[in-house]
Amino acid sequence: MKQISDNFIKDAIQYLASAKNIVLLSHKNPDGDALGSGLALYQYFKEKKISVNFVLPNQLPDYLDWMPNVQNVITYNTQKELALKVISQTDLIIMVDFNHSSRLDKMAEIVLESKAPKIMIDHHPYPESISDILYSRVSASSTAEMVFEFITAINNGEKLSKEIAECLFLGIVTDTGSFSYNSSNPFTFEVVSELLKSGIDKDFVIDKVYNNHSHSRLRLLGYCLNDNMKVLPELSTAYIYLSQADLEKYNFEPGDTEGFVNYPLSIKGIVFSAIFIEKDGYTKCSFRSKGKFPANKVSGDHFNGGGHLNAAGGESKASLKDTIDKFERVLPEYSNFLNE
Ligand SMILES: [Mn+2]
Repeated sequence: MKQISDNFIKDAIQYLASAKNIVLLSHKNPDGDALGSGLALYQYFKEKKISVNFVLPNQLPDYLDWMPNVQNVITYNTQKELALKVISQTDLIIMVDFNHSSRLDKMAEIVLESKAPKIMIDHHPYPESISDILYSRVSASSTAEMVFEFITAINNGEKLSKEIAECLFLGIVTDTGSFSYNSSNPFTFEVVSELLKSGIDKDFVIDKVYNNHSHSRLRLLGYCLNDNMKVLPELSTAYIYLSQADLEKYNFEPGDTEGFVNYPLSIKGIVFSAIFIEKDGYTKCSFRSKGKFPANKVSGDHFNGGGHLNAAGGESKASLKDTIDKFERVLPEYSNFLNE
C-alpha cells in the first residue's frame, strides 16, 4: 500500500544526485520521532558514503542517548559555530518531523536564508511552505513511517540495515505511545513488519524508551500526579502543572516530563488532558485528547500552538497561574465536542 508519491521521489532523487554535503534538521526539544527520523537518514547516508550532518536546535533527552550515531548530532545551543559552518556549506537540507520554521528556534533565520534546496518530510497538519519539495501526510503514525517509505524508495526497495530500522522503529513507537494511538492504519504495521525483518530487537528499544529514566524523574511524576493535578469531571478534563521550583527540587533534566501529559487521560471519563510547565519567561503547554475532542484547536485558538487532533503543543507568555486560569476559562467553549 504505497503512500509516497512518485513525483516526490523523482524530484528527491534529482536533488540527491548532486548533493555532496547533506544537512538533516529537526525540531527543538526533539522527541523520539524527531531523533529517530533524523538518525535513520544519517545512518543511511553514512552507509552510502555521502557526507552528512544532523543539526538540532537544542539538547537531546538523556533517555535517547543509546541511539546509533547520537554522539555525532550537532546541537545549535551548545555548538553554534559548528552548526553555522555545516549549514553554510551544505548543498541539500532535509527537514524531518516539523513543518514550521518556528520549530527551528534560533536556527530558523539561517536555515531560511540558506540557498541550498530543501526537502521536507513531516506528518503535522498545515505545513508552511519553506521547502522546495514536501512529503506531507497527516495520516501517518509518525515521520519515521514516512522516512521508511522515503529510504526504501530511493534505495530501490532494498532491505534496510538494522541501525536504520532501529531508529525508525523508535520513532513509530514513541509517536504512537507503543501503538496505543495514531496507529489504526494497517500500513503502519506493514512498515513495522519490514523493520522487524531487518533484525531489530523490539524489546530492547521499548525497554530503552520506557525503562531508562532517573529515579528523580519517577518521583517528579509521583509528586505531580499527587499534588499538582486538577480534575474537572463536568468538562471531562484533567490537567497537571509544574513550577520551576518543582522541577528544580526533582533535578529536572530535558525529556523528564515527556509523556506526563498522558497520565490524566487514564482516568475514567476523561477525554482531554493538559500539562502546564513553567519555563524561563513563558509557560509550556501540552494537550492530549481522545476521540473527536480537538486538542489542536484548543491550542491553536488560545495557546499559540497546534498539532494533531489528539496531541498538540503550545506556549503562553503568561505566568503559570494565569495560563491555567485562562485554560479553565476557555474550556467550556469546547463542551460541544464532549457529546460527539
Ligand atoms: Mn512526529
